[in-house]
Amino acid sequence: MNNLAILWPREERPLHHPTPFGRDVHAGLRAGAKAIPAKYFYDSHGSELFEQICRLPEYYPTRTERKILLDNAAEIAAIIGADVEVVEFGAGAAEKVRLLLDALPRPAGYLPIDISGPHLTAAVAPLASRYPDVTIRVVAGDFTQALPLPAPLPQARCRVGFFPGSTIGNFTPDEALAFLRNAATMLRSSTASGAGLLIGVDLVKDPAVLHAAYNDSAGVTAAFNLNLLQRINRELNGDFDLGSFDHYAFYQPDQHRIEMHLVSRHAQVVTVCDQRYSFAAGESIHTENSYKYTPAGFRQLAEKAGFRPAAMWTDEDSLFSLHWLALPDA
Ligand code: AVJ
Repeated sequence: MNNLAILWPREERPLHHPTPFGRDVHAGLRAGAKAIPAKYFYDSHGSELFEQICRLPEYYPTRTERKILLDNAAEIAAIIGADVEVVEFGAGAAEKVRLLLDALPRPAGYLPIDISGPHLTAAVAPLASRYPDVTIRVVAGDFTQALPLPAPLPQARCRVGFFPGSTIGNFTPDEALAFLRNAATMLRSSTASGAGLLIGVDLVKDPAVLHAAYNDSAGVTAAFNLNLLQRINRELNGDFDLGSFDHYAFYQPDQHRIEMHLVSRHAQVVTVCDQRYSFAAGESIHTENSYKYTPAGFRQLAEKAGFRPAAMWTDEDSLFSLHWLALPDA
């Protein structure tokens, strides 16, 4: 296939330094309130578990967003137009982008970015044969950091960002603002107009519905949460006993967010990379935030980042929203 390129940006990582994962785990377990960034859930087993979550009856976001995309494909395509390069942030299994590429008239390029490089590369290969006229350039990297992107495709009129799934919910409002500003910089080009960001955002709703989505009866979300400890054991030579921690997820109405934690069932000491960390009984590791927005609240955030909220679609139960944020010329 000659329309597919894989780009691995070289990381500045001297050999005697631990990996970013090791550094963040160490800092997170040493802190007074223990916490590990949610982006580390996605090793290959974690990515698989997340795909299982997306198919759970209680987890409404994935299927609701798919339906919103399908039901409004013609209108979305008319707004975005032809000859764009789609830049996807956190492409994962690269499934939803098919709906967009199928809807758009003559898409020129697809540039998925994901922290799980091997997973993404495998996921994208079938796209290269299915969309032979789309130039696909895979970037393995962390889009929450400043990431060098290849120059825009010469045959593309502009870049359009795609950030589905409410991944933005993992960021605090401050981090979300920083992400949006960074995305604006990556998508904007001095010559072309028409750029923008198509972004899926989970909505504030009945806390019981939210609670069920993060406490599924099959226990897949619990396994997804606990897999983080398994990953630490394997990659950082840890000795976490997975049976000594409980999955705990709840909705925090004041902050409009689900919090996920791993709670220590008893007092214990855990060793990771020869460092010892002690846990009191009931002490938790905060592993994820998943923020929910009102439509107006999200539009306000987008405007603050320099976008012009130009359209929004939702489902009939107002569970989930898809926003088109236009990017005014610089
Ligand atoms: C991928 C961040 C959107 O917050 O709903 C699913 C991750 N965590 N179940 C979410 C997740 C637990 C998911 N995001």
